[in-house]
Amino acid sequence: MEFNKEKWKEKLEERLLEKFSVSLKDASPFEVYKALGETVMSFIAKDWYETKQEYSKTKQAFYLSSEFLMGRALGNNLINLGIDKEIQEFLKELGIDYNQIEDEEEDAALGNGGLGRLAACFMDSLATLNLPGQGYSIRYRNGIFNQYLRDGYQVEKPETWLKYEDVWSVMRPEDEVVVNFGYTSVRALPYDMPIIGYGTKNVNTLRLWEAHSIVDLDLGVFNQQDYLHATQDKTLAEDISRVLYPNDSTDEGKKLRLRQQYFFVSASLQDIIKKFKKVHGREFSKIPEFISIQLNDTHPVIAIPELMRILVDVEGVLWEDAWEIVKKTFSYTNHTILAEALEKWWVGLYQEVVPRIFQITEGIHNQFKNELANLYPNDVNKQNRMQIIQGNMIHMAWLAIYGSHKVNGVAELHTEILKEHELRDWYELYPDKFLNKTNGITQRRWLLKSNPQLASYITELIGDAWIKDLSELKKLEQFIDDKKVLSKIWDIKIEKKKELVEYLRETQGIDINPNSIFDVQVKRLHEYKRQLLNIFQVYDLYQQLKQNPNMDFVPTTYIYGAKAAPGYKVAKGIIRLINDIAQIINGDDEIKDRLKVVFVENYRVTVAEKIFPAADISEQISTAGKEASGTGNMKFMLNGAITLGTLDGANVEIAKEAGEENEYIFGMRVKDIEELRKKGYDPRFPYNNVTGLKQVVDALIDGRLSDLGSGIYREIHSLLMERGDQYFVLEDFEDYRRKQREINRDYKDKISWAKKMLKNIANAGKFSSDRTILEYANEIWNIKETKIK
Ligand code: GLS
Repeated sequence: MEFNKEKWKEKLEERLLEKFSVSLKDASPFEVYKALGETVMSFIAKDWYETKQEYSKTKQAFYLSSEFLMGRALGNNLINLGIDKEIQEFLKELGIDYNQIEDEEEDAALGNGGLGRLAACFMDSLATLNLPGQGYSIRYRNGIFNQYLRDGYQVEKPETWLKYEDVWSVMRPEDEVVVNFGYTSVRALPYDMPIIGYGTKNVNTLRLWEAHSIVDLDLGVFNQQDYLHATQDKTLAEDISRVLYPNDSTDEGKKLRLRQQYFFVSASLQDIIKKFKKVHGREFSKIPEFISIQLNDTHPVIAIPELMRILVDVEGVLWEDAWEIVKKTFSYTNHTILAEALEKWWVGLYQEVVPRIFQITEGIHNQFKNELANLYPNDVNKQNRMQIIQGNMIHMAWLAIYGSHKVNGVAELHTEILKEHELRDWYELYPDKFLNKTNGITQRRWLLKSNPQLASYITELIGDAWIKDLSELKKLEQFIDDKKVLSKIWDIKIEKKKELVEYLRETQGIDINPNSIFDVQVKRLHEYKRQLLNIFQVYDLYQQLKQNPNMDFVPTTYIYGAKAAPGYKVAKGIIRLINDIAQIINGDDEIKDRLKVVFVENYRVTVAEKIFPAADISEQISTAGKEASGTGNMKFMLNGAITLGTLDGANVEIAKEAGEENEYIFGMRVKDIEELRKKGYDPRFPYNNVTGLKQVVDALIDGRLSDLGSGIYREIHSLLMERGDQYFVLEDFEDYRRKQREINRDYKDKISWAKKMLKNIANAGKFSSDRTILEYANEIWNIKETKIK
């Protein structure tokens, strides 16, 4: 976008006056933020409208996801419009600090972790690539909770991003629809957010539905002065879009969750079909030619029977014809093999919430049951295993695979595991449905925005084509022996570390040595991600430094950031444990400045933007086979952090791209774990034989550490020692510690370390979500570039 300073100034002043009756020089940062946001919205309005017009004529992909972890929009939008530096400069001239303005924006935190952030990165890539793709989800009033620490324990407080409204949303009452549940109906009111592509006029849309009651107020009851009951319907309806389930990869099994899913899925499908009919009339057989719908995990899978309902019940299409349409329209992504994430609904509950949808689901089930009987007449077990309704449970993943034309995993290893194990029966039946789509991240947010120093330097070296084609980074390899380049990369890292140090000093009052190694693990707290393994190593290291004060050791800062699902006690215990150990180590004067442990409170997208650029080590230490992909690993890599990881998820591909010698790979492989499981794993073996390990594990229960009486440390101890250490923490400890020492030695050789950094950056090209999205577009959705002039 062309930047015209006078025009912006005029618009901004006009907005401030109209909206707040204030002049530019007297406006508060909040007022400036709002006015600036609205000015951006007014400048993109025309392009947004034209994008919609163009897309309506062509095939579109719709991404149905219960989560979109967008973070802040202002900075990203300005960057994608190509006017970020100009705006910063312009505000500076007016005596306004841009950073202060940016900080007025709350994160749109409508997601838990990787799954939701992936959806957000996909939106950015779709728009940037001029691809007709739209997101659909729920406009949760409260996103993922805000995390506070009290005595080292996590405390949750509601997140309230809509408290002062949101400048980036436009309400569209003309597109309101009604969603019918068995017992009641609610209004679904859409709000659209523009998704501004980088360096293009295309502006895509993320449509979020808000739930409202049909009747606002029962006047009769109100007049009897029973105020609470008078608004009961309203409250019940609004509950649907009240809060995002703060749970990653587990199925809450709550009625409200099913209502949420059906609510946004039904509203979205009604919307899609309404728009289709406007252009194509009743030629429903053309739906797969113009519409592709991606089911992001099992959460929106109820879309399959819902589209059947719309076609059969509402539009009068024959069941058989409708089913053909459905199968060609949907595709499904699996994001985890954790069994608890493959949603299953109890028949009774499903039937109560969505009775008609239950009948249709049953119809689909019966149809498939017959197919199975014909396919495997001699294998009743297999027939039973694959049925959609088993006993009194409905298997949403099975429904998804049966009703889709494509099924994908999110990294090569993950897809292989799906094909060979979790979904083996299905892969045998439908080999052509399965394919891999390794995840990616958008370089616009995760390098250009979050690390402008490195971004400019890269552009200085190889030009700026990488912003739209990340494989360009490969050209950096020519500088692998260039001392000047290597030392500059190192210096930028130090600069980013200093910025993080400053942030942590301001927000958490902690002092960190910017010349120490920043070893970082940021992600949701889960046993399989093994934050426990990490903190055990730190505690062991602490003992060693105490015993051997002259040990040759580069000072290291261990940084953690993680939210735990509120009901996940063990995860919360691990947060306490990290903070407990942090307090001991940070408070020990003998250790001062050599070892530090920091738990970053309320880890979220905006904080992630400060952390990834500052990391030296990227901790990706999940039990092999458990992390479907990971995407934080890619953000670290792109910013020159070295992976310390297991061969799990996308780590495998990261090591392949950058060369295993440029990462620190340790621990059991998937097949080692299978073998050890078969043989019988006894955690007492490492416990008794690995030096120092017993000391660490016992600290949980011998009084050296304290859970303040909650009993959770004993529980963790028992999970490891008596209940089989499911995640092989003790088994992998020794190898992990060995790698940690190796890192500490290697870091001293600045040049060879910087070479590793450069190798990682140069080979991060594959991990752009642009690459991922192009694969989806070409191999699953069959959508084409549609550029706005
Ligand atoms: C997840 C996986 O756990 C991650 O490994 C993956 O990167 C992400 C996106 O595909 O999806 N699945 C899930 O339920 N939450 C995730 O973050």
